[in-house]
Amino acid sequence: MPSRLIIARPVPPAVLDRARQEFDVRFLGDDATSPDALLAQLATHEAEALLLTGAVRLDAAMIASLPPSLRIAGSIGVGYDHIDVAAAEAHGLMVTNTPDVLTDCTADMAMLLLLAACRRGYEYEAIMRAGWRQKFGMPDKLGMRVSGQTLGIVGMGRIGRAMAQRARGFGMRILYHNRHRLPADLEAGAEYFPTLHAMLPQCRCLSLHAPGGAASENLIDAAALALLPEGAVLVNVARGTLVDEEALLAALTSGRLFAAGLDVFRNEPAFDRRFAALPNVFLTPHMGSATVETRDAMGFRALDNIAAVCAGRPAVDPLWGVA
Ligand code: 8YV
Repeated sequence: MPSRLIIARPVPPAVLDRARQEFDVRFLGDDATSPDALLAQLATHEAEALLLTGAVRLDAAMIASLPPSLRIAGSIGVGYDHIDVAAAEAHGLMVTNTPDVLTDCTADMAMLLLLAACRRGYEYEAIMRAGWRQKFGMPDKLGMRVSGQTLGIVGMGRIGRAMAQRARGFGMRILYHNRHRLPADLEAGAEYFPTLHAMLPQCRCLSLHAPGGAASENLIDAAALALLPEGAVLVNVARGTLVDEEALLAALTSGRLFAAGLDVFRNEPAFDRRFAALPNVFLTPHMGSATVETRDAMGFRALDNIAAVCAGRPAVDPLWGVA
């Protein structure tokens, strides 16, 4: 008998196909996003597994209300700030994420944002689409050089390191702040700063790769932004909660920051539209992992986790129960 699985959100066709081959699937698509509707579906399907995305919040109240049949919630995505992992552990519910498979594409997006922000990507695009008819003079509309610049990386996990690897290709000097210093082979020449504030004055470019959650809330606030050199550029592909958006808007408006490249926001999708009114911001709608290859791989990785737990094996990417 195949295990019973609820798929709470739309997934790529290849992921849905595989899920249907291996499990007794009830696919909710766009229909049942309210917590009560999802709970009802889980109960009536007597689901053993739930496939979810960051759009589905598993807080302590939700976890306490889950039907006893449920053994695993496999989340598609590496970040898990939408899941109360301690509550899941107390409840005996395995929760998993999908690391590794999205590392490269998310770092590619960070590099895209860095390049576009430094080189006025939004403004140049807008000029062309408005029907460019007048050449610019030598001193007009100049960007900021990327090659050879100093890049600070906040959070030197898999994605932060992949960003460093790309930036090295641009001849950048790499600094990083992380809870722990990395071994030399993972540092790959990057310079470690135990405190964020000690690193910031040297970072003409700053890229955020730390997880969301209480520990990183407003890490980049007015005080942190004030420590960056004049004309710095900020990139965020991690979580909007890392940044005090009022302070960022002020720094971008005053020109203290040269530009920002933002893929994530405090409120998604209802992001603060004042960002969209600024010419020195390059914006994308939380699409760091959004390629055909990576979204398939993320879905498959979540199914690998679900298949393992349903078969009584350990999860591939458990979020609790590991040392
Ligand atoms: C996903 C992400 O698009 O992996 C993450 O943490 O933010 C994105 O890659 C999102 O989580 C979808 O569930």
